[in-house]
Amino acid sequence: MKRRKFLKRSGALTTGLATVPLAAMPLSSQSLPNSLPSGDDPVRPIVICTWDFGNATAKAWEVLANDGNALDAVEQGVMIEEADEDNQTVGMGGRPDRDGRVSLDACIMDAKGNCGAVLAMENIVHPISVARAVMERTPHVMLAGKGAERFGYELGFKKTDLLTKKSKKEWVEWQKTAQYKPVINIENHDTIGMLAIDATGDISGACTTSGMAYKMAGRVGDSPIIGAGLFVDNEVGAATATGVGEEVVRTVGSFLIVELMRQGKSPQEACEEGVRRILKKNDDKADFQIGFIAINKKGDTGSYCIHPGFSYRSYTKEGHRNTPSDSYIKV
Ligand code: SD4
Repeated sequence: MKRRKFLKRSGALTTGLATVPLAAMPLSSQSLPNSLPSGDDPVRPIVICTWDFGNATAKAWEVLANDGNALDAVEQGVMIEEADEDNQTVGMGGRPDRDGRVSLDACIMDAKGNCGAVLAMENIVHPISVARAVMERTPHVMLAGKGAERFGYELGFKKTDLLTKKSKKEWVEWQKTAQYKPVINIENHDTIGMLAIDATGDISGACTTSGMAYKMAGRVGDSPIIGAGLFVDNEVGAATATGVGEEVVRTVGSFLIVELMRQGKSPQEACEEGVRRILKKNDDKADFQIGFIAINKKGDTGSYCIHPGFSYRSYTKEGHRNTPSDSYIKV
């Protein structure tokens, strides 16, 4: 997109992020070290997501490249994984709780700070769309369990058995020992958190998961909790998480990372500090996996995890790539 058209679209000519000298900016913008220096072209549109979800980022990119907005991009992007029954940690085909029920968590957040979430919802393939409807059509932010499910049916979603043969077979096998010991990068990987900046510079994010395999019935992780599994601040950037949700909730991980970026850290530095805070609360005992990804307003990205094996996928007009994440524990 031509720079002038982009500036006009983003409102930058009037609000000034990219063009007005710092001294002329309103106070709230001045206090942002990540404000775009004039003449420094931001990377946009851009989409990134946890893990190597090429199809999901390609879908989000399709939306962004056709002048779609970031909110539609992240919703439609993560829906690819929700519908993919081979992905056993999101949506259809997700691994069940220890009672054999697939219960889904999801949240979404837009550039205005609006957000919606569904918690421990069953029988609906696209929790992200129900979460978006919670945000857009109700006075609430979160709906849980049966209430969320009922709302989904009111929206027109069909009741669907989400437990596939493969996930059921594994669950039956698991019951022989019934040991709850999540295997790093194996049993719990693949939650999708997606962050996008559209051509106008607006940021949105989405996060969706079936949660930890064989969790207690009713257990909710970080993924649908705004601030923990996902946070977006349109002035600063966004972050999202994957891994053992309890640990992310304890540090309000994604909010922390966005606030660290507000204070001047790069997305990479902020993700590293996010992981460090979690490790500190665990006396540096790193026997679980956490992965964070983050993006700032400029389109700089970063990621960090505890154990090697995590990566994130990005898509810009330069193309798409899977970037292995640096980790606290080295190979
Ligand atoms: C949870 N954070 O429910 C999710 C699980 C996850 O990749 O991210 N897996 O705790």
